[in-house]
Amino acid sequence: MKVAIIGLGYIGLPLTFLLSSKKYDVIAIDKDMDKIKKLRKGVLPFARNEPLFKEYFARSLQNKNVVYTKYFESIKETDIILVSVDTPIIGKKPNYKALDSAISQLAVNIKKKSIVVIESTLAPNTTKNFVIPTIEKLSRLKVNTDFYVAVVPERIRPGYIYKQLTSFPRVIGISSPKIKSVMRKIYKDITNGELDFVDLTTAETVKTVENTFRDVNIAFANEVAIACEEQGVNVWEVRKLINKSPFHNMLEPGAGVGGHCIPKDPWLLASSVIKQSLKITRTARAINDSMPKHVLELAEKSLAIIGRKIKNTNLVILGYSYIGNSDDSRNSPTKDLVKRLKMKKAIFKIHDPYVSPYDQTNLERVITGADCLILMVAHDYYKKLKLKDIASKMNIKIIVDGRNFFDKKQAQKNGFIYKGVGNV
Ligand code: SAJ
Repeated sequence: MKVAIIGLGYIGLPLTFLLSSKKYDVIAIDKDMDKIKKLRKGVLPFARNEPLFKEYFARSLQNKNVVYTKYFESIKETDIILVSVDTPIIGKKPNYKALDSAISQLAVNIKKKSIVVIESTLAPNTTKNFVIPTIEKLSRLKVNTDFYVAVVPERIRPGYIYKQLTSFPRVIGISSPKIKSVMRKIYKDITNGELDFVDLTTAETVKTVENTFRDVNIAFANEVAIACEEQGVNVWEVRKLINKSPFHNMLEPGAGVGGHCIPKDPWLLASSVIKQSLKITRTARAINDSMPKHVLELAEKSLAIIGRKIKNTNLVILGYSYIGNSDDSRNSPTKDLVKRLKMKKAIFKIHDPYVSPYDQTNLERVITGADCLILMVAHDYYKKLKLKDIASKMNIKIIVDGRNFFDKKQAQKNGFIYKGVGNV
């Protein structure tokens, strides 16, 4: 079977390599010619430290069954077209520019009886109200007569892409029962996980609610952390004991919520509900977005203990990616912290072992003489930092811990003023 994949990002590219390994002929389409050139030369354009990525890529090159192109014409030869373009939000509203471009170009190239599969995350009812009408208008074809549509939201996380892609259950929204068997076949080739068939809007709703659920639960953990700071208790001890009781799973408070899914999907969900306003969803977003500011306030409170202000203070920030052990800095909380530090005229250096150019920062040199160390991302790389060594190098010994990374008692034993989110 010949498939086309439109959008070679964190979803589309792993899918290209996986389907190639399953002996599908793949037309891999992306608008970024630089990315196409790299892939044709056998160079991975991103996520080079993603487990199994290099191996799957090498195998697909040996299979010689992937054509990389920016042009849509060859879609005419394909039976299934998978769309995995980004669906960002701008000002809390969905931005479907990339989706519109992909759908409009595929519409004028699809052959009869082909299936358009949307893997991108969409606000509920987008496929029904936008994708299908756009294809019908531009192709003059009729859905469920001349072409079919499916919505199969991706469920992968950088750092675990192939493990999750090949094992997670998938929700498959279909425009007609006529495509159930062929959709089952292709997704059985992708994952060993359970396949659940639903309608298009249910599939879109499951995905956006899934991530909103996570965002709300993280926000609750953050709100408890702020309460614990005021109560003078350690949120991490509270959380550990709560989670010992059956059926309780409080998530982790921290320095903020970044990434390509969690900060975005609640707004996609909220945009689809017009008559009501999703109060918990919106409040949770506001709480999580406020955490970098909260970290900055902890730094200011620490400095105030010794009569210092953040202005003209030498800070070192550990971590720029949105999550530990990843080079992905999309919607990273550190970006918001940096913006605030600049407004306060603080002097700061950023280190991150995976994100350029901060991977070039000499960690030992920036710690030397610093007045305050702020940990934003729990990279395993930082486990080699010894509190005793840091203490001997810093000018003023202040640690603000955004991810419960350091041991507070040990830090205090080494002379640090230590303030962690939820543990001050
Ligand atoms: N975070 C917290 N506290 C937590 C968990 C996460 O502050 O308890 C922060 C992280 O530091 C990060 C952000 O939230 O900045 C997102 O972290 P994440 O663990 O949710 O990782 P993501 O963004 O890669 O989420 C993806 C999602 N998967 C898809 O959208 C397909 C999410 O639904 C998954 O639950 C998550 O991966 C996962 O755990 O696999």
